Amino acid sequence: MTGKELNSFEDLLKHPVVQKATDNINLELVERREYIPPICDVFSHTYTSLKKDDRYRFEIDKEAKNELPGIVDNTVQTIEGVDDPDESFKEKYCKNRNVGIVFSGGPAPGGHNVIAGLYHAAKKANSESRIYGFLLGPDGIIENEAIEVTGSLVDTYRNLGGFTMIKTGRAKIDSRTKMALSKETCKSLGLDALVIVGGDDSNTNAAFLAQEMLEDGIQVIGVPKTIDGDIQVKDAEGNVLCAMSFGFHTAARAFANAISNLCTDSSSDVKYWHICKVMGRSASHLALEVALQTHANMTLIGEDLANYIDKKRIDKAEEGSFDYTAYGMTLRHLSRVISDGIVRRAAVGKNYGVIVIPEGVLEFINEIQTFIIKLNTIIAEYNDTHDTDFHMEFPVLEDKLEYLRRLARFSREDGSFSIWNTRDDDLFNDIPAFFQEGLLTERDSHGNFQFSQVETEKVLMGLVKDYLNILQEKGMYKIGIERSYFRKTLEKGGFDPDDFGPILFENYDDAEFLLMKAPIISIKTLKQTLVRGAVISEADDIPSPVQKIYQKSVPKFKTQIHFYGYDGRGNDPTRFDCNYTYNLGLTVFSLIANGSTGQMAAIKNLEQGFSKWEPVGIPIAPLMHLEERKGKLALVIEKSLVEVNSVSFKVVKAFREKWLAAEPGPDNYRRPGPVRFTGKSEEDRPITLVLNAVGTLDP
Ligand code: FBP
Repeated sequence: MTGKELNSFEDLLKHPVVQKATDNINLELVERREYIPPICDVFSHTYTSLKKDDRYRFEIDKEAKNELPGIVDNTVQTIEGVDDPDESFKEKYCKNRNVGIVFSGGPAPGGHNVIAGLYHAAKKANSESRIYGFLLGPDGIIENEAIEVTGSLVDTYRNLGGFTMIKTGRAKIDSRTKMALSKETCKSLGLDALVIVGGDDSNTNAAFLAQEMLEDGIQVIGVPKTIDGDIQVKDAEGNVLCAMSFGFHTAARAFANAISNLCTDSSSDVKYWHICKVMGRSASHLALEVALQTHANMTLIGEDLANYIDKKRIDKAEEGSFDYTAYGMTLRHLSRVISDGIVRRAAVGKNYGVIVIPEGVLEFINEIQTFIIKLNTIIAEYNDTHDTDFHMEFPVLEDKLEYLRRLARFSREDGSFSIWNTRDDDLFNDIPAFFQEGLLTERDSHGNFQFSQVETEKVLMGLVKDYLNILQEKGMYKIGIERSYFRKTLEKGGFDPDDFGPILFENYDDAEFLLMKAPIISIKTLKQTLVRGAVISEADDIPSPVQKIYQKSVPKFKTQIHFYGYDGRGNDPTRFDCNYTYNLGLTVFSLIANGSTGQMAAIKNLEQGFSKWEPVGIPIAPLMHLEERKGKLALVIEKSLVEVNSVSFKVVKAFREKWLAAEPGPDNYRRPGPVRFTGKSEEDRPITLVLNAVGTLDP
């Protein structure tokens, strides 16, 4: 078609250039779909078998023994290649199977490749085998809503982000009825195995389903997924079995790219502090990785704050009674720490920067944690004893506050112990309404507090702003003026800078950035200082170059607030996550084909190069312990938090001062760039993993 033939708008829309430009399929998509992830050595064999690995030991909770007797004695299994097995092995391995798979919880990049790996391995063993994908998460199992996964579906979604193929949901199979319905579904589809791709709570669910369906011979295998990176498995001796859940690397890289762009923007127009909240419900793993990827000026790590000890208070307490508030950081103290960084940067002319705040930081702040625990219990108790749900009964904030007031009143009147007393109520009424609302927000189906719904950054930055105002009024928050700029400005106006410098600045003798003296906090105080210094008389106006310098020294604290969560969670996976998840899918099949149940598929040595990766099966029941959920003790897999003794955290701590860059000279930002699928410059694994393995690896 040539330009001449474009007689109508319809013709234009049919033009090949327009068609290509508006097609959903672009080169990146083609490349992603074509990419076949490499497979771990062991999967190059025709068959695989499992070997019990007794080197790993776990401290098993008594309750796990009670509730999960059929799977609690499972051990770690390593996978071995087999090329020429006997006929009975082949028969079992290659039998025609039906396998169901479900995504549970938040999306995590790479999920589609778990399905792809499982599909390819199952079809390779027996082309008649079928894979069913349950729709919209565990509800799909309960309600028997599933589709058959086909080769064309796998090809469409391979190496793509999201859980789009079968969607996900947060339902929990946590009642006898739901268990029975789930079992019914598995039986009616003739499933040999069910695969649950999920986080700590979902893998907990997998263990209970494995126990429940043991008698029916339906195997249940878990797969560790969550961008939060908080499923990391070690045995009792600290040997690492699973260094990181899938999806973490991609989300961290996506957040880091966006935040690094803000570092560039912020250090270009030098007028904003960018406040970046990053996902991670409790643990700060994502924030830690973002710090390493970007070298942002300040990164808060929740686990570090919880560890804080106020030495001054401890010393004081030695004379008198024990001071519990000396342990852990308060919100107010944290706002002081942030303000301190802001003030120090301003002093060297940098009234801008980037702060990274983990979504779950409030969980590590004493007073907030107490509120969360108390309110969790109150809501759970209410739901337990009433036919209606707390949030349905009290839909608006005022109703909820009134209910809390009632609890406080009862405790006052009848004098018995109550979880909510007058002091709690008073403290709670002191915090802003939007934050009260956040703390009272609906818990998820697992009873977890939904940090992503709370405007943590707003709470914190509100306190920071208040404190900076106080500091500004005291003359302790000022922008440093570059000496050469000061000299040039005064000389241009016909004044001798050395006449004014010693009068205006507290560090005129030697500093590169000059700080206006503390008492100069207004035009009035500026004039008084100049008159007192005898450089002008009462009748004179302030020389305009001096006024200009003063104006420049007055900080305006302007913030831009960002939330990085759902965007990075939906990013197409990094190569690391593509390869990791495809091999997880292959591992799942190996566990199923060899008769395992109650195991979690994992890859050992992720912190090392791909050639060292070792697929394993990890027993889920031994990882479980009792924790409070919905106001009751329940067996769950423990979340892995950032270890303050880990190499990655220690490195970030050691570089804090450098990355704050509160000194003259450029910032120390790092540019990770976007997640790249092709080319050689994409990193092959998360930086935290690499650092945490230092000392255990060859350089
Ligand atoms: P999972 O643990 O289910 O993978 O989800 C993690 C997460 O992305 C958290 O980082 C975040 O706090 C939460 O999900 C958000 O939940 P929702 O998707 O329900 O808003």
